Amino acid sequence: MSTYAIGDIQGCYTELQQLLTLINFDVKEDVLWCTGDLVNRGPQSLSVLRFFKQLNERSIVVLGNHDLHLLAVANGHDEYLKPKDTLTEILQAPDREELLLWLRQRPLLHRDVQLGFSLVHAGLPPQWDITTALHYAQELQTMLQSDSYGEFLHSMYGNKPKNWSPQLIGWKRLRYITNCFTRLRYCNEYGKLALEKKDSPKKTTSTVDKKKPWFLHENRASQEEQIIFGHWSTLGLYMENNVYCLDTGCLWGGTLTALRLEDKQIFRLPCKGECIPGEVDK
Ligand SMILES: [Mn+2]
Repeated sequence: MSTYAIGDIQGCYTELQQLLTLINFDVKEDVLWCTGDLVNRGPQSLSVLRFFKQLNERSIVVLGNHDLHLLAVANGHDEYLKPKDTLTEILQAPDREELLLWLRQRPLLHRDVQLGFSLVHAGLPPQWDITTALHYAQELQTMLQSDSYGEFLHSMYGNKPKNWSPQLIGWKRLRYITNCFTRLRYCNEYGKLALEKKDSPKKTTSTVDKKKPWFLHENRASQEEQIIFGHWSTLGLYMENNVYCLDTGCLWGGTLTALRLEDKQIFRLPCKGECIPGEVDK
């Protein structure tokens, strides 16, 4: 039995199946983790959703920003639909309610103590250790599974508050938590978010304003934990500082990447691409 973690798929079902063939994935024995963003922008989001749902306990999926966006749009918030979204097929599917319910029940952060890995879509701000982060992820998951989840989905959009305080309450509190787990790339050492900044760390020159990739802060409280994440295709495959970025831009013709957790072997499938680079998160 092996456990594979795979990066952002965003509806690239053909490439997903090709990668599973490449790693000889055994649906009866192996377990498949995914960094989230199963859907949107790619051509076959419905098939990707159905595939992960039917894996049952053999799949571990954390929610990404595109997954939450799907839930919001499906909940009637059409005003958030963007021209490049490819969610119609799911919204019109006969099994949409069971798929959306399954998606809504996914965690924001998953930790496997035995394997020694945690899984999140975007990141953790430097001031949260893994135990604290799990606590906040649970808060959000509880909201998503409550009767108020529609209200939450309507209130989650936006970049503020930028700063965290444990005393934050209401939608502001949940919005900061959501933005960390599903959208974080850059922040300062105190967890002040810079969500407007999306470029590759290789291109950035702004160490002057103290904004760094979340995983590079020296005081980061989660640095003892091995953390797998995605959401950052311009960062690409990255395996330093005890973090593993697996978003390698399948959607725009990069690769789809799997990491076998037991021996940290990497498998990469070249992808034909559906978008041009840089268009993914607009
Ligand atoms: Mn994302």
